[in-house]
Amino acid sequence: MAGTSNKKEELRIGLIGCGFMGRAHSNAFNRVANFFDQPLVPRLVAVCSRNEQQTQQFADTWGYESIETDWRALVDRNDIDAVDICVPNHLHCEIATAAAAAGKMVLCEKPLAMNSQEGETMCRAVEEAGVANMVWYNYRRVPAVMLASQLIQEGKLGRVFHYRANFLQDWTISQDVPQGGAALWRLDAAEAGSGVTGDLLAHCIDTALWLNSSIQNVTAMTETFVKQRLHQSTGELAPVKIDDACAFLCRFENGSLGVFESTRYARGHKALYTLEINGEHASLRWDLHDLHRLEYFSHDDEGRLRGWRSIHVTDHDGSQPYMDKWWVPGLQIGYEHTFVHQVADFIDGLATGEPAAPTFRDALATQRVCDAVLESAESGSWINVLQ
Ligand code: 4PW
Repeated sequence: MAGTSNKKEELRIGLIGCGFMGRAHSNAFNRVANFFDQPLVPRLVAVCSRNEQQTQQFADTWGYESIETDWRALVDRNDIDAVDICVPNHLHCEIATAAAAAGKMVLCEKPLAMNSQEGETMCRAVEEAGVANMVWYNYRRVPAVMLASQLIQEGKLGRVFHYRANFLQDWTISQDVPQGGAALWRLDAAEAGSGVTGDLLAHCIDTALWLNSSIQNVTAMTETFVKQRLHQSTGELAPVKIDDACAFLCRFENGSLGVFESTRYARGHKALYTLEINGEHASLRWDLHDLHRLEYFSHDDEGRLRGWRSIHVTDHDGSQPYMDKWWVPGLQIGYEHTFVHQVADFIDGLATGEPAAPTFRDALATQRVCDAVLESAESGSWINVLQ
């Protein structure tokens, strides 16, 4: 980490992947020092993807100083501190293990890996190398979700009975949507590993493991509604091997029951992530389409005033880790800020020695639930989640 004139040290970033997530992360690296006063400032040293022209264009747009077209060259550079992996899932393991072996910190897009075996390999690699690591489950950093966590920690819900989460989209209903390549690798099992389970439910599972407790066992069903899609690499129709929809039930370690659903076939829903938790004393509800609000019902309220509160999360009492860093109280932030918060927390973790969650090891727990869900859907049985 080389020194800079303003005395702050740099966190020299090498980004791999120039897609949607590459943009979200680059925006976060660029913004964080403007709003969070921290000892380290990200410097965008290099970006890598296979197409030279597109990579250069990306570098110019986001301010990367140089480009690479082979990820191995980026990982081997000695002017980079942290490698950020924003490529399709089938490449996560190979890149992360190489980056860790080269002594780099590793940040990785979700889901951690194609499966738990790969995830375990990745955990071992970063742990043996002793390098900082984190997976981008960004919804933990929505201020309203953070408030939910605080209320749960404070015991406001009491014993938890139910945890419910949905992640609904509608972008793959047409059978004319092809699979493979660019953004559509998410529909190709060879690159994505799974469909909505790894792409969307993984978010719901990560939040649930954090807010509620670990998951003991699951029973699931999946469906692939469109059986064949044009594959962009061959120009031929090819079987679709991902799950288009998945629903599962689970038992949590704390005795509560979970109901989870995700689909890309819910007409009218673009990215509707909702969660609801019902406890003995109170319930909580959150919705990504109205992400700044937390809904809260407390049975402890005076009877005649008892009802759902719609809390517009701000920083009125200094208990919020994020909101006081942005605008004046009452003004909103959004999706992109969750990534800025995640970078800020990662940097804090480097400074304090208390790693920002979810680490690779934390994300492996989510991966294990995803694997159990897919195994259950295949076998039709309840499956215990390996801990
Ligand atoms: O990680 C998820 C993506 O793959 C996101 O949070 C939403 O769904 C937006 O795009 C997809």
